[in-house]
Amino acid sequence: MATQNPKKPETPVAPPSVGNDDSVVLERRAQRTKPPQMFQVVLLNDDFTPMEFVVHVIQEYFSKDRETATQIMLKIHLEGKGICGIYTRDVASTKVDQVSQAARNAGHPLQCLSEPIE
Ligand code: TYC
Repeated sequence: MATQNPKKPETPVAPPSVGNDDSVVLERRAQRTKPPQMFQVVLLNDDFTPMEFVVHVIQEYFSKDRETATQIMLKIHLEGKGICGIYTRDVASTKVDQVSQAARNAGHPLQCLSEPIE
């Protein structure tokens, strides 16, 4: 059986009300659901984690190509912290756990955290 494309929800409509002249009035309402809170996952600089390891982590866990990963790593090295990606709460939390575990396993003090944005 062919899969059906999920339909985009239509703009909600208020219950029909009857005008003075018996006409039916349909009122549009603003979208009720708000977009989810987003979180930026950041890496902090330290004096010990090798640059190459940080580049590898950014490529591996944040799906960046080598050049972008290197730019992000250098920004962190020079400015103290840098954003590696923006995600919903659970995805951001998983990234933090994965990166922290990988750093610990490799014996590096690299710190990764997530912060709500906006
Ligand atoms: N400052 C580290 C060094 O000179 C490199 C580094 C970059 C460490 C980014 C952590 O998040 C980091 N080896």
